[in-house]
Amino acid sequence: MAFTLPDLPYEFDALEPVIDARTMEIHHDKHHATYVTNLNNATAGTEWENVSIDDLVRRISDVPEGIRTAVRNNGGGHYNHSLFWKVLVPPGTGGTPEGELAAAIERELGGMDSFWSTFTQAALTRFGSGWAWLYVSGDGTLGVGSTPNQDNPLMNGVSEIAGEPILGLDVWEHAYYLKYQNRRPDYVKSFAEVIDWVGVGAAYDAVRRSDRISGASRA
Ligand code: MN3
Repeated sequence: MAFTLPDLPYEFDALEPVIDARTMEIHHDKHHATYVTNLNNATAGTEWENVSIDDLVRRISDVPEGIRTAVRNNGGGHYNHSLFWKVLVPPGTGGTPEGELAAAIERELGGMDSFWSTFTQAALTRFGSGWAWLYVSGDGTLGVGSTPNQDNPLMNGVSEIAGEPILGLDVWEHAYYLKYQNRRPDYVKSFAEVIDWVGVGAAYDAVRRSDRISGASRA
């Protein structure tokens, strides 16, 4: 079964003025679509074409060397963008963290201001192309960091940070250049207005209930 490009869960202009419609159209229909096409080409005829995208990036170190770089780049691209579209909502509708996630941000990251400062730092100090992440570490605690290119915290043995991503920000220039040009700080600041905190909270709760974190700290 081939990997498929998910539909955007909203119109291209839904995130205006934070992310412009043209950027969303090119980003989804061209960039993300190309990752999916290249991933299908790389995995065609191998056992890896039948693995879920989550498991594929999780098991990246087991992928044969001959296709590993292609799978890392394009499988990462497919996973990362699929997550990215899901954490975005029209400006001002995403609320603020609530419940267990809000408590964990307070307890483990020093509160929202501190989280945002750390996340912004991660996004701005990632030189070149990459992603900034909020993720749940294997011990159940929250982490903030960044990865290069299309890597992500699920990539065991590859990524410097390890865990289950619950919020990701694409800091490749293709994600913001049309509207923000070289002003990545403005893009990162504006991103705060389009985060779906209800969805991120639900993702956090799901990870905490899963067997992917150690039992001792599971909710
Ligand atoms: Mn992108």
